[in-house]
Amino acid sequence: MSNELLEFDVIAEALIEKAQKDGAETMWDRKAALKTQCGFGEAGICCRICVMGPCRVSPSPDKGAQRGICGADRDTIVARNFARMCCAGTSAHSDHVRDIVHAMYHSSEDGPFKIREEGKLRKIAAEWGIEEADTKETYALAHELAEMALMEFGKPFGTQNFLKRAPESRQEIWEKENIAPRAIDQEVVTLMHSTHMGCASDPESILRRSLRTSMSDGWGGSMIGTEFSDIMYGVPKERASESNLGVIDPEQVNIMLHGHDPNLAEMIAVASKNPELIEMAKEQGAKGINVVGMCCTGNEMTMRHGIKIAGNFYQQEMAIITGAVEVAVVDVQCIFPALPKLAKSYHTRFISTSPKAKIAGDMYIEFNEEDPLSCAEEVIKTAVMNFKNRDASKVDVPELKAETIVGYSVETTIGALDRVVNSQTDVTGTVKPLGDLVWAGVLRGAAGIVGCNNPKVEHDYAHITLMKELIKNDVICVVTGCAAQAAAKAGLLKLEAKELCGRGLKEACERANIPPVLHMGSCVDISRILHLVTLVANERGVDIAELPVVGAAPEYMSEKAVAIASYVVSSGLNTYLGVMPYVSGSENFMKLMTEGVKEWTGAAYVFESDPIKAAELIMADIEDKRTKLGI
Ligand code: SF4
Ligand code: MSK
Repeated sequence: MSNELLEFDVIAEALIEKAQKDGAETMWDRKAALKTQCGFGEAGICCRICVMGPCRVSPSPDKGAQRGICGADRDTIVARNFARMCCAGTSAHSDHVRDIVHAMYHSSEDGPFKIREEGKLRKIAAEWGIEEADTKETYALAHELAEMALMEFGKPFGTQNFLKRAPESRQEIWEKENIAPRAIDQEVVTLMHSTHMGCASDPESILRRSLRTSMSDGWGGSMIGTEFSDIMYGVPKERASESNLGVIDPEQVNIMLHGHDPNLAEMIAVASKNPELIEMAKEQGAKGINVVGMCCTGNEMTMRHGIKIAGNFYQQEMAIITGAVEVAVVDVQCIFPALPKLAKSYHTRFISTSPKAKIAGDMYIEFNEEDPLSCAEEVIKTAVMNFKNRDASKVDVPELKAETIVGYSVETTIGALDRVVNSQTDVTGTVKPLGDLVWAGVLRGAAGIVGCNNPKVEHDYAHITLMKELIKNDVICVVTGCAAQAAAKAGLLKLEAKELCGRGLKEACERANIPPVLHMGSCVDISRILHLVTLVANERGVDIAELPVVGAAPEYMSEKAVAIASYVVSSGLNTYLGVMPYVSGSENFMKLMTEGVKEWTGAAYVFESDPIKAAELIMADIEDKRTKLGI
């Protein structure tokens, strides 16, 4: 069944049945056990910020409790809950990025962390104003840049360095509206303070501060994460890969890498090629060692090494249920605490590695940036020695997998655009061809589609439906995170997917030899999308908000996605959310999100759960932008 354009993921049903037969619990069992989820929580009107609470206020202004014990009303309670989601999301992205910066600080010629993209190191160092960036010794420069990046988390004065990439008009908006982010840690701490009991109660002020904090993620932590990972591990290039549970190979030792931080994953990729460990695997009766990725670690590894993707967020349990995974090794974020228990229904060993995400229930092997390979080797040895413990009667790997093309970093995308122009007569190495295609109407616009899976939405359905509707209407899609993996599984990251496009996009795909949906990486790599959009805006001399471009997160679930939506809106792009955040309990706050914020940033949050309707709204939005631009 490989290589077909699938409607959406069809594996779930069979594996859920298998789990039941094996006596294993899944997210679906737990969701059923919860019965109806709490309506107050869902509306965002339950406050437990202080210990006089919890206070649940009424969603209706006409009946029931209107205020918590301290007097906070539904607008304040909803706003504070929303703000704290932005804080947590910003913290998660940025704190994992801090580890990447630390790794660069420890990089050396002979150590495990090296500088692979010297050109990019020098370019970013010059962009940040380091003197003699083009002549300094490589590692001295890397350490200086790393120290400077660490200051982005805690510098006492000034705003994020990468803001200067944005068009001047956007920078002026951020200054005027007071949403230009200062140090990342400061923004998070300040907003936690503002939302402490007895501090801010004005919903508008809380929303503005939420935007500013989220901006320190998008234009701070995430952008640093992307650029610094590229410097150390390589700028992603177009490459072939495969995606879906069928990449688990029953004849090999399978190691599932799950989480977000490329530091651990890169070391496991290196260690898995160690001939001694491969030989050890063969002695145990396996044909070799097969490392597969899950969630954003999967994206990082497939973009840089072509390591195959086993699946996206909701498939983390299913991978273990195949009965053929020797080790599930994780670092941070999006990891079900249920995995160690599930692993015990099979022979799988579950290994957590980060002190920030120590997960109880099985093994813990700490990843240490000063000796990273020893953790990676121990993980692999554990997997190899576990191969013999497999229960053959429980092994059932679905044959389903799809070919995909991945690796569209900004640099690689510009390289692909060069194929559209005449290299003898035209300028190459810029985003101009992309602007030309949009201005000429060959492409109507672009959509960044990102985010998770959520059991409130049929798996991958909203991702795939939205992408298909948009490419049919000549809107090119750039995707990251679990949305990218949904696209990969559905065959949308293949050249053949051009057949699903309108005439203009199909022609553009043929000329540039690209799929109509471009895999740009992991969740932190949404900063690549921001960067690309910024380059187009700068090249055209317009503001980001004027471009026929939108953001969308059709199936998101995480706090990180709430922060992402907030920095995308702050960047000037309308952002379409397929799942309602916990804000419906305050009409006033909803109004601020859907209308008020437009007056500050030129963009707003749009809530639409039906992907077909969302596509219609996006097309109207894009056409409206085109009309205003006169194109
Ligand atoms: Fe209740 Fe106010 Fe305390 Fe929230 S901060 S729990 S509304 S008393
Ligand atoms: S992994 S944040 S489930 S996209 Fe980045 Fe996927 Fe969402 Fe995690």
